[in-house]
Amino acid sequence: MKALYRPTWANINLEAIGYNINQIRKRIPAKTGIMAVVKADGYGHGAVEVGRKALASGAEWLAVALLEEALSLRKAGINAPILVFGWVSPEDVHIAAQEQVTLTFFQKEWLEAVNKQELDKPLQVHMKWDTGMGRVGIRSADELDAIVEVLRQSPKVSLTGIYTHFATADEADLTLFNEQQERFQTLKSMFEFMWPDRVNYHTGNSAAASRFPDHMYDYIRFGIAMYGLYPSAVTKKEHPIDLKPALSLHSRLTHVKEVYKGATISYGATYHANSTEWVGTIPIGYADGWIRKLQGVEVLVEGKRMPVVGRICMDRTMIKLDQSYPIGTRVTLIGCQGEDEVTADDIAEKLDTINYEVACMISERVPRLYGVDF
Ligand code: PMH
Repeated sequence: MKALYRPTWANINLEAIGYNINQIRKRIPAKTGIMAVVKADGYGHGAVEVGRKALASGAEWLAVALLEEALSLRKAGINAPILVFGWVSPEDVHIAAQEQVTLTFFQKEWLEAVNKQELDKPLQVHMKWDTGMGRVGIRSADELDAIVEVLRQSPKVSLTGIYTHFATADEADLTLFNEQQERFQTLKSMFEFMWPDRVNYHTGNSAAASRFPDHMYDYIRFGIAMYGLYPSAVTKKEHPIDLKPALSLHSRLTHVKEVYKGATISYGATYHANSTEWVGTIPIGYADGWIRKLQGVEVLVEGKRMPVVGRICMDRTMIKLDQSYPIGTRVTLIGCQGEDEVTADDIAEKLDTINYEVACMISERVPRLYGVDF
């Protein structure tokens, strides 16, 4: 059986993942380790493949959002330490303990509930501090006091790390970023007074790690930049490290026709040919995450830009061609062709969103190919 029958696929260049990790490795202090963030199936790149490559390239930890994601990494045979960012029900923590998956906690009540569970092995946890992101985490000295009190009476729980997350590390205005760093430092000093054992601290995402490498602690949590995308326009302009995008998205022409003035294309007949023109059809649509808002965006055919015309359908997209091309001609929707490139940032701009969302929105129906082409 062929791996795929439909010529639509994403190429994942694992060498680019290795390159991007090397770039950040050179920038951060030697004492700072790398936690590769592979949640959401490695930002749509494939968590197992990216995770393995990241570990082979010097990352020491993997991080995911869900326990499910951690378990699928374990199932694939990955034995490296894994941190889950999200909340896991106390009823389920025995699975994390069994699989040696580190969980995040930020509630005293959660710890109390965990203490009532039967655990064969100790549960490793990292404590989350909310220094300004406003998502999850403890925020005050009083909360810290109370949680440490319960932690002292939690024999099955082993605290190995503490972290926070920045809300604006990728922006030009660093007011909140600096405030968050100060709050973290204040809580850290208090905590060290209360807790005798050494724990690991980590704060920095891609933006913070690449822009302010000397402010990192024991680990960085390296996400978007590992995939070769800059966290924001500000960081792209500053270019603190060089990055290579790992993902490209391709399809092939499955139909080519000449249409005459007045011909209409696709649902709603929103596109009318102005004259005789060539139109190609590619087998990708909104069910692949190639959403209807992308009508009008340009794709590459033989290194030239061609616009998407008419509405994008569930499984098909039409493009206006400058001439006839053979069936099977490659169409690049994200990535390089010839001298030109359509970037995830171009797509994000068209959709009024961020490149993170573009990477994540390419649906599971699109096969990810590693080191092979189609
Ligand atoms: N650490 C935490 C806790 C995160 O939630 C994320 C990304 C990262 C690190 C990595 O950030 P980076 O990709 O900018 O390097 N989390 C998300 C999010 O929840 N929405 O967008 C990115």
